[in-house]
This record gives sequence, C-alpha cells and structure tokens, in this order.
Amino acid sequence: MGKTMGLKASEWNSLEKLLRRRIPPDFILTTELAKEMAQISSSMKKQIGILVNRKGEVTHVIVGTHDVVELPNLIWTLKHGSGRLRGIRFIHTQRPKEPIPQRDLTYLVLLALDLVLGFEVREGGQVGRLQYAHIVPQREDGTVRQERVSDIGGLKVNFQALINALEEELGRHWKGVGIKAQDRAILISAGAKKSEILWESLNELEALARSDDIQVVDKVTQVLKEPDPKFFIGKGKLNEIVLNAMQNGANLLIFDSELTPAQVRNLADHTELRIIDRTQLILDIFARRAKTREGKIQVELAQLRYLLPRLGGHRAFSRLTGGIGGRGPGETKLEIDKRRVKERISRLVNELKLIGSQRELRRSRRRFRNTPVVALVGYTNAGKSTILNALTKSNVPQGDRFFETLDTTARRLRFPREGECVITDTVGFIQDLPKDLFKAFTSTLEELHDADLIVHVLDASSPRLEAHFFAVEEVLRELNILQIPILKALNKVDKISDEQKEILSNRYDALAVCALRPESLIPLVERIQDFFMKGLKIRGKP
Ligand SMILES: Nc1nc2c(ncn2[C@@H]2O[C@H](COP(=O)(O)OP(=O)(O)OP(=O)(O)O)[C@@H](O)[C@H]2O)c(=O)[nH]1
Ligand SMILES: [Mg+2]
Repeated sequence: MGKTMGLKASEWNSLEKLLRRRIPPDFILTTELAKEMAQISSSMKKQIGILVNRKGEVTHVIVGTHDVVELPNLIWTLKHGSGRLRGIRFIHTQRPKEPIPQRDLTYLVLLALDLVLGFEVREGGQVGRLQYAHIVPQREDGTVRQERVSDIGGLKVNFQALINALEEELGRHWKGVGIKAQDRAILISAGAKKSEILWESLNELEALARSDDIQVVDKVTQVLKEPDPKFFIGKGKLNEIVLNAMQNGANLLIFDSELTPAQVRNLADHTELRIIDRTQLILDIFARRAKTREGKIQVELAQLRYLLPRLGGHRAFSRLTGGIGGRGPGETKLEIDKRRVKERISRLVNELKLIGSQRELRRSRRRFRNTPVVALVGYTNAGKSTILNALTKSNVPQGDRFFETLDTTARRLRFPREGECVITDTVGFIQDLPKDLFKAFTSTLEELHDADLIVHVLDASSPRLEAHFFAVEEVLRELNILQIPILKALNKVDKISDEQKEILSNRYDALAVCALRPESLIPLVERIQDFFMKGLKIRGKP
C-alpha cells in the first residue's frame, strides 16, 4: 500500500507511528508531536497534517505536496460530535512565512472544525512559528480568530477550556430562547428580481415563518441572473449562510422559491441543515391549523401531491416528510413509495367528494330558506374573522398569524332594520398560493360560488396592499366568481392616517372600517342590507 501512495517503507512506518500518538486534553499540540511531525516533513520534503479528535487521538494522517497539505474530501464524511463544533482539529506543517491556507479557513467554518493549526518547519526540521485559527461566535471583528505564536513553547492556550467556552457561546443563542424544540431559521430570497422586491417577499416569508412558530434569526437576499442548478444560490453566499447559521444556532434554511428535489438534497448535504421552501412552509402551517376532517384531508392531499414528483430516492423523501417538526402526512415515513402515495391520494379524493356532497346538501338547505349569503374574502391576516366576530358576536379564532382560519364558518347576521343574511368566513388567500394547496382547497373555495355578495376585506396597514388586492382578484378570477358583486372593505384604518384613509378608500372604492371598533362596521352592514333590498327589487323576487 505504501507503494501505491509513492511512499518508502520507512516513511510509511514513521507516518503510522503518528497514529499512535495522543495529545493530553488541555493541549492543542505537544512539543514532542510537533517535533516528530517536523522531522518527518523535513525528511520527506512534503507537508503533512493530522486530524485529532476530542480525546486527543490522532485519527488521520494526511500527506501533502512539497508546498502544502490540504484537508482531504473525506472530512465531509466524518461524523459530527454532540457539540456545536465537529470535535476535530486539523494540525499541519507548513513552509516558513506562509499564512494559514485559505482553504483551511473555509473548511474551519464550513465543517465547524474545532481549530486549525499550521506550524513552520525550518531548515533541518526545526519547529518554527505557529499559527492557529478558530471560529468566533457573533463578533463584529470577523468570524474567525487567528493567533500567532513564535514557537511551540509559546502555545499556552488550554485547549479544553477554549473549546468549552466556544461551544457554550455558540450554543447560548439557541438554548436560551423560548420553547425547547423551536426551529430557528435563516430565510433566503434569491432570483432575477430587484433587491427591494426580494426583501418585500422575504418579509412575507418571515410572517409565514412566525405563523408556524419558527424563530427567524436572519434574512438574506441575493440578486441572481439565474438560479444555480446545484444550490439555487451562489456557493460563496451559501458558505456565508452556513457560518451565519452556526453563529446564530439556526437549524433550518427556508427558501422563498420552490427548489428542485436535487437542490434540496445538495443543500442539505452541503450544509447539514434542514432545507424547506415556501410551499412546504405554507403546507406546514395548514397542517397545523387544520381542525375539521375535511381540512385535514385537504392538507394531506396537498402535501402528498407536493411530495409525489419529488419521490425519486428514499433519501429525498425522508428529508421532505421530515418537514418542520415532522408534521408530514400521517404514514410511517420511510416505507411509503410512489404507488402507496398514489393510492392514498385517490382514497382521500374520494373521501373529499363524499364530504363535498354532504356540504352540497347543507347548501341547498340554506338556499331553500332563501337566506342571502355574504362571503368575506381577502388576503390572509386582513381581518376577515375579526369582522365576522364583531358583526355576529361570534368567536371564530382570530389572530395575528397567517392562515389563522382554514375552515369555513357561516353565521347568521340580522340586519338592524329587517331581514337577515348568512355571512361566511373562509381561508385567507396568499400570493403564489401553492398549486397543490389551491387544488386541495377548491372545494372549500367553491362554496364562494354560492355567495350572493362578496365582501373583499383589505388590510389598509399593509405595505403590500396593492399586491394583495391583485392576488385576491386573481384567485377570484381563477375560481370563476368575478361575476358575483363585490363590496370592498378597507380594514385596519386605525393604523393609518386620515389622509391615507381618504386616498386608499377612493383608490379601491372601499368602505373604511376598523374591525376593532364595531360601530365603524355599521355603514358596512347598511351597505349590505341596501344591496339586498335593491337586489331583491331588481330581481323582482319577494
Ligand atoms: N389594528 C387593527 N387590527 C386588526 C383590525 N382587524 C383585525 N385586526 C387584527 O389583525 C389580525 C388578523 O385578524 P384576523 O381576523 O384573524 O384575520 P383573517 O383575515 O381572518 O386572517 P386569516 O384567517 O389568517 O386568513 C388580528 O390580530 C386582529 O386582531 C383592525 O381594524 N385594526
Ligand atoms: Mg381568519
């Protein structure tokens, strides 16, 4: 074997001896070991390196060239220790007066090595100057600290104490906060768009993440001509993100766009973090919120349809089903294959049809009583449920989270003068609603066909009001219900100036309301009542 590596037997022997050396826990490197390495390096005329684990055992010996020894690729396959850092340090010889190779520093960060150390081998095999580097948690003055000592006697750091301090500091950010198993994410928006657009979209992604109880530790954008087929974003950017994740204790990367299965796999392999895209995040929120049998089936359907084309290898599948907090479809995860997914999909579709036909009945019963139906629609978080509650003194859950409501609620609303209507509140809309989800929820949304009047609720305080408005119109168009009369309500006007209120209610031809002050809804109720009174006259029905 020595021959295949081009080594003489004596060289091979002396290298093998290194594998039996052990460094005491408090030392980065002992004088004896440094001298031994220097001797070998000098007689071989090659640079050599060793990997050392936390027990101080030399686990690998690496032979480089005359000029440099670099970390081999095998290092990617080494197991992570239990701590934040990998539990491996890289120690190597180097030519006099050279800095620590850049590649060492990159690997230090990417692989979360404990430390890298290079020492000079002088003429005649003497140990010269030493330089070492380690990661620094959250510092302004750089992410890596480099130290230099003029000789091995000057290497006085207590290794164990140093590593304990680093691990503690790296771990502090995430251990200290909130719920135990809370995910901590870095959000990434990249693409061929202007930076402001990327940021706007990223802010919505943040609201989505928060709605899923994920803590957002950082947000990153990258303007790209076209996405990298392997990693979606540039490799340099990705490496920055990995470091960032380590410093902030993030365990999850959420991408604002859909990723290909290959990209997910590559990213997960490269970063050792969990990778989620926007669609999966939305699916996950829906999975959390679904309460009724119908809602649960719809969400599961959407999840399975999302997974199906991604079921290449089992690996990708297990990662995807892992989802966030593991709320994947409710089957034993690894054994599902495409066929079983398809079967389950068709079973669920049938079950949905059944539920749908029952709903049809409920619908016609309502029709029979001839009560007009008003449907509240709007972007998620616009305040639909709050309005329904205020109008009908109900308590549909309302909250400052996206997709608070998934199921449709219908309530009776008595008009102050005379008559009544049924008012419904349903799932909120969002831009670029994942196709699978849209498909899954069509039966819920199709109930909107049944409405005599649609009240489109707008959130006046949103900086993206216009985009939201068009997104909702788009969904209504897709559902083919734009022919139903629409009344617009500009909600949350308490959060904007009177001037803004004036401008926006004119622009959108909307009635300004504030769901938190029920009296502000009186004009809305009157408009609805008027509509039906006039509507009845026009239609000539009693
Ligand atoms: N300041 C202010 N906040 C409001 C107003 N109306 C609703 N909100 C708040 O906005 C948040 C969202 O309200 P919801 O009624 O849950 O919104 P929704 O449209 O039903 O949202 P989804 O069910 O998630 O689609 C809640 O925190 C409400 O308290 C308002 O007029 N003014
Ligand atoms: Mg709601």
